[in-house]
Amino acid sequence: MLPIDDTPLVRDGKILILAMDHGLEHGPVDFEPVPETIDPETVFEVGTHDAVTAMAVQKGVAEAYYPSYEDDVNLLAKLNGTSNLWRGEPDSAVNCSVDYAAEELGADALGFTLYGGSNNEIEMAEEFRDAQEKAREHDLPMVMWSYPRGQGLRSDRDPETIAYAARLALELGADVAKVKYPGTPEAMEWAVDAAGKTKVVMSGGSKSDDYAFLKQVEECISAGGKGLAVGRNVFQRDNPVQILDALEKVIFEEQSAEQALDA
Ligand code: FBP
Repeated sequence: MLPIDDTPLVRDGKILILAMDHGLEHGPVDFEPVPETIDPETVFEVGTHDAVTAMAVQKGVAEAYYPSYEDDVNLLAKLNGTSNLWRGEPDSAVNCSVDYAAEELGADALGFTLYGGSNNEIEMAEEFRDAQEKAREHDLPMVMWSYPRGQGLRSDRDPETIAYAARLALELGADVAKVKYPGTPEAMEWAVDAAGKTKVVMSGGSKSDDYAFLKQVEECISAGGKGLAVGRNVFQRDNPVQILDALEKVIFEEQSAEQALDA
């Protein structure tokens, strides 16, 4: 098993994933704030920024666009995903196999959503098992989008839920747990502790103002988090390079939000 720090997903122990699977998960409406982002090439161009350690996309986008970017961008192939048109209990269809991601798409890393607490958790965990074991054969790191939701779950981001989400990723063999920010550095620290050797990264969430967003990322890093997986907070900005410059300072140079914005 290749140590995760030796994979292209990680730079100096840190991770910045630029996610662009929103066309599937939320629909084209997420590209409306900056209309040119509906063209995946626009976002791939953003993904060539030095700070980005991998771009997370679904199979179809990877097949059609990644060949032009494989020299400049590391590919994280998202293996499952569901549209926002689905109205059932949270679930995620497996859209791409590990072999296909490794051999045909040229993936450097893999991503898999697990909705802990959903009626479909058992089936999703079993699908994750198959993918995780296959990923090991290809020496590909596995990132779990660990998102408790469904049934009677009262809050998908209270500290206990997020610590549990991070721990689920460790227990099931993910190399990285992508979790929602639980609101405070202390709660993030609990999640990091619960995840043990599994690295924890926070999810970007809906677009917020520069300072508020960078402050959360700063708190995540100071709590022991290893970075960020972000979509809208980058590609919905008119100047995505500027926010990536600032994120590079906060994540890789461990500067404060204030310092990063001061430049
Ligand atoms: P954002 O930073 O835009 O939240 O993107 C991260 C991500 O996990 C995407 O990979 C995914 O499309 C989206 O969030 C899912 O968001 P949710 O299911 O919470 O609405």
